[in-house]
Amino acid sequence: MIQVIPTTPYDDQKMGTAGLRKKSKVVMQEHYFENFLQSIFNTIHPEGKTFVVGGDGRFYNDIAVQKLIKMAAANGVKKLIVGQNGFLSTPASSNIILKRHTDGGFVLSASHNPGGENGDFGIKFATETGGQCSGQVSEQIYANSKNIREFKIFDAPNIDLSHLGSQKLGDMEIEVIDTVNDYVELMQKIFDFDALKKLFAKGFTMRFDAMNAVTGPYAIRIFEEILGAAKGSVLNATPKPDFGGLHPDPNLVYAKELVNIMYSDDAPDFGAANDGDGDRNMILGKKFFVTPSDSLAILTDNYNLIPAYKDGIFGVAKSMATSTAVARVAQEKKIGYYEVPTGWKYFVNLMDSNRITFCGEESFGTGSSHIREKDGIWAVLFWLSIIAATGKSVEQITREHWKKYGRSYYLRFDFDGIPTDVANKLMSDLEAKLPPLNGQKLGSYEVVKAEKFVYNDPVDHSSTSNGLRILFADGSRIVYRLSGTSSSGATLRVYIEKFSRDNLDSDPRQMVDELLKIAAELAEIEKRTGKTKADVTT
Ligand code: VG1
Ligand code: CO
Repeated sequence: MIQVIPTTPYDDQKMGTAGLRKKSKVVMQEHYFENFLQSIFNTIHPEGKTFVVGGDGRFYNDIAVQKLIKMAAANGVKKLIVGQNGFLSTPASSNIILKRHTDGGFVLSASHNPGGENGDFGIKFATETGGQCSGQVSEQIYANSKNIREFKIFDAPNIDLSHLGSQKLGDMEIEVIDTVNDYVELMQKIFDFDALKKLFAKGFTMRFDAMNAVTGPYAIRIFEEILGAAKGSVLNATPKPDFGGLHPDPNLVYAKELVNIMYSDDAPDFGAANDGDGDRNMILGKKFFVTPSDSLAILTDNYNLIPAYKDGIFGVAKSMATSTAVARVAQEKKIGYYEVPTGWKYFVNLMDSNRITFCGEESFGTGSSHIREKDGIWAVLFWLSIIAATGKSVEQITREHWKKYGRSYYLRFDFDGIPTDVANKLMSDLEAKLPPLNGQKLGSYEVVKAEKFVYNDPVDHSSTSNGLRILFADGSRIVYRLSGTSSSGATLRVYIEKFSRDNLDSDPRQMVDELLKIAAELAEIEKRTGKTKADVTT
């Protein structure tokens, strides 16, 4: 029943910031998915092991999950724990990996990238930590993918994943589990659900935009069925293969429907959105937006309001590009503080070694050591808990935070679809320009440090460079990076932060204007890319 099929290698199966991410049509090429999966198996030796399998329901999820099951059986896997119909959010999957002490897992998702036949597909591979595999492991997988000559697959009809319970394929057990139950249980352990029920019983209103992606069923169960939010509080709650045409990236640009509701005169009290695989979140109040960097700082400042954290937290970490707002909270609370490269996998060692409890990224990601991935619904429940405990609005909570700590005006400018060689040259030429800038003035800003960012992991002592940064005397910063999640061409991300201690109520775009001009000129963005402005600003 086990077939050994000859194959020829593809040369582009290199994981980026979060797994392998490609155009669906690339993944649909003959044996493309099989080659990549077999390369993982050839790297990790799956014989006798147990893995969790799920996905965000996007186009090709159903086909890929069947291939995965049949290949796992042929490669000697002992057991797969599969989300019903092949679904699991990224945080739910990380939870099962930890809870059931498995050897790792697979999430079939391109996360916040659009889906559908003309969209993107992806595969995230997690180890027994519940977090995505390290850069070193992904390098080995990539190396193996370039030499692959055959893959193994079980010759069998498709497995029925619609019913809960166990079945066998050859010697391998397949356990189909409810996608939502374990995750809900975990949230109930962390937060005070009774306090949240009381909040809704008093008439508190919210909208949660699931963007036709994986979180719909989780959000309906938690917010509407358990906590008592009004029916209809969850928008776009049915996962669709093409996300109903939405780009499931929860920001002010792509979560349009929610943004329109929250900026209308009869806006509900609270708004939130999640991304395709449920690990990102956006938080909104009535006509008010919380930057993800501020959100991380505010959650950290309020840890004592949450049952799971009230006895204290270890420390906090952010990706380097994320604003410094949380650094000021860490200093005030006298807790450990770390800055890592972009990508959740860099937080895993810090969590495993009890160095940090909370972590976050500017790209709408926040989370804690309850799992090893960022967690969209967790962040929403945390915000709701702060509101329930303080009786304050999202806007009040945020403004009081700025008053106490100052405000980091922060915006990210994305320049999309740049030819890869142009983008790489832009970055290397820019890097060469940095050392002489130290101590110089750029416009009205004085440079205190201009450098390539290098992270030395305190646990495994690996060293990773990720992006270029210019730090200014007043606490402002410019950061440049190339995206590691785009499925074609290159995206240049320019992150600008302007810190102000007491100017708390200005327009962010205006506040960063001079720094943006400095950043664009220094990198010669227009000259090299022809772009006079960013394609997306978040
Ligand atoms: C982007 C974000 C990064 C995030 C990553 C995965 O990476 O900037 O902060 O961790 O996506 O998010 P990049 O390399 O394109 O900047 V998701 O929701 O895929 O898991
Ligand atoms: Co995601």
